[in-house]
Amino acid sequence: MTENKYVLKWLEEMKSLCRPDQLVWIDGSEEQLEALREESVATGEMIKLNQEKLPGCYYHRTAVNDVARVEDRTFICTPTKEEAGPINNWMDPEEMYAKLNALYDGSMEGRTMYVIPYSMGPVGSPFSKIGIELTDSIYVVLNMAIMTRVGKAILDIIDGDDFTKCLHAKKDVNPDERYIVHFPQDNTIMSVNSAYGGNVLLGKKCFALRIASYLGKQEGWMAEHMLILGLENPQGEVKYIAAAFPSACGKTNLAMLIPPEYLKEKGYKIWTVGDDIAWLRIGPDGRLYAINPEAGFFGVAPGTSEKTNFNALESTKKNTIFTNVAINNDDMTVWWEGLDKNPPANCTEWTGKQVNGKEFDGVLANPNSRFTAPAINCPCISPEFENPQGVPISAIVFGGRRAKTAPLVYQARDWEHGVFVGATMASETTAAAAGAVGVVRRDPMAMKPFVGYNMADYFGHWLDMGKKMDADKAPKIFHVNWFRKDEDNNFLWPGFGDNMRVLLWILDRCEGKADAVESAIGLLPAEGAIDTTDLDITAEQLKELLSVDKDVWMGDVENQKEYFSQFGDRLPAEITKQLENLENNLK
Ligand code: GTP
Ligand code: SPV
Ligand code: MN
Repeated sequence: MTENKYVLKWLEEMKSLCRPDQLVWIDGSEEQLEALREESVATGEMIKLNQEKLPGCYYHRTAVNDVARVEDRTFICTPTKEEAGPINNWMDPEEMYAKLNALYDGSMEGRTMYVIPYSMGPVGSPFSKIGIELTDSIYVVLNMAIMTRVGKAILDIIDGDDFTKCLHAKKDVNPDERYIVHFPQDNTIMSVNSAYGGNVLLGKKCFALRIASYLGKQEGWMAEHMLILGLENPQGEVKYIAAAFPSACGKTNLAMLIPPEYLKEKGYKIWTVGDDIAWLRIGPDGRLYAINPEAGFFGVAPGTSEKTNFNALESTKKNTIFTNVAINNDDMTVWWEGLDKNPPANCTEWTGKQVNGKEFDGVLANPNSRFTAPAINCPCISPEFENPQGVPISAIVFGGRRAKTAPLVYQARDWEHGVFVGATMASETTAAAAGAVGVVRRDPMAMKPFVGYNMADYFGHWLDMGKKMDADKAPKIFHVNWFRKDEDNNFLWPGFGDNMRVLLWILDRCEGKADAVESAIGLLPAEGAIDTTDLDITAEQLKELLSVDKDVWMGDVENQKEYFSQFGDRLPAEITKQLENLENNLK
């Protein structure tokens, strides 16, 4: 398939380490993928779903101990611990290689090693990067073929040794010997003993965020946990927004939202460029441009319905892989909590048990069950999706799940303040990562689990990027919170499609059109600035949504101080200055 000596040398080394029975190059052809689907069905790795109702769709169930990213077993192995920083798990690279090599030793005996050449980003785009993943899992191959651009064409454009080396062995999914390891200096990722999503689809979080954030720092660009959307106004003009929310906090939903009826009628529309990851570079005109390096959506299934996210649901109607959802045995279709109010009576729940779904007390689909759907299935996929030059970003939005504290929306005063707003993000944890759910933790720029180097230097890189852009060309920065709750634990804001109302205020602010009022934390919408036409919300509720409780914020400032203190001298002075400023404003 290739004569690239760097590729061949690495492949030989990995082959002699893992000792697979055979080697298969993934050429990207439909024939080969179809043969692999057949094979995976024969071995039970995949289940074929109803091909009339869900053409090209398959099902996969993971081990019950292997249903989410494992942050405590994810490592950044830089030569020194300081380079990885206080947030990442670190081990000396030599020690880690020794440990891993012992685990991979003979791990593919009796198995096949698949070689997947893939591009993150449109093939040949100046933003794009190439990886090669070696894996013993057909599930991984089929997912990578949806999530990335794979095949022979990619091999042909590799320039020397400029590719990310990714090795995955499913082994026996032993959670005690599970490792997801990154060696940024070696452009290498090694994953063992898992077969789930972000642990094994190595183009995604491992490459497109952890390794890419490191490359971005070296090369002067950014890799971020952001959706990208285009908002078209009735005049047909499209403005682009990139938004960073932590895992399972609403990126896919916002990226595909359908505006409320009255705005739809006026001619407003949302176009999806990406739902999880953005790579951003400053363009020749001095503005910030973004591409989505992925080719599919690995989306959270629970909560996805015709009402909440019609476009995501539509995207899953063909050529999609479902992981850990429930199966309706009557017609071999899929079900999850929130799809509708009609769970199947004759049901296989996510762990494989046969149950009556109508009487079952417990969840039928794993809370982190997912669909892997081709982006081209999405009814509102942007015409710019494949644009190799990316789209110009007008606004950057940060957000998290905060029952209290953060208001519905506010604007940062300038780029530096915006970086501080991102750096002080916090959110309640979700099922997307193993561990407790609903605990507030600091998650700067939604990148806590994904920065491939010292987080303090990452803040510095954000500040540097701002310095490279003129203030009038740099995106304006905002913070949103769709998840504010009242005393009775109900969401105060309807969310989903109605988030469009907030996006309109944001874009109007970018054009100097909407009104804002100064507050201790930044610029809040002025009274009446958020359009509530047709919305069942009282003036009282809106006031509460936009309120800033100074005592609660003072408590948060204390927590911020403690958080930042772990970075010591490495923390940029601008962050300390912003923190002092916030504290003074609150006094
Ligand atoms: P990852 O793929 O893990 O990065 O998640 P994501 O950020 O793309 O989150 P996603 O859009 O899949 O949403 C996660 C969960 O939040 C789903 O169960 C949604 O139904 C729910 N959700 C999304 N947007 C809103 C919103 O505006 N309000 C409320 N209340 N829930 C929302
Ligand atoms: C996330 O957890 O942010 C995801 C899913 O998008 S995973 O690919 O598992 O990282
Ligand atoms: Mn994500």
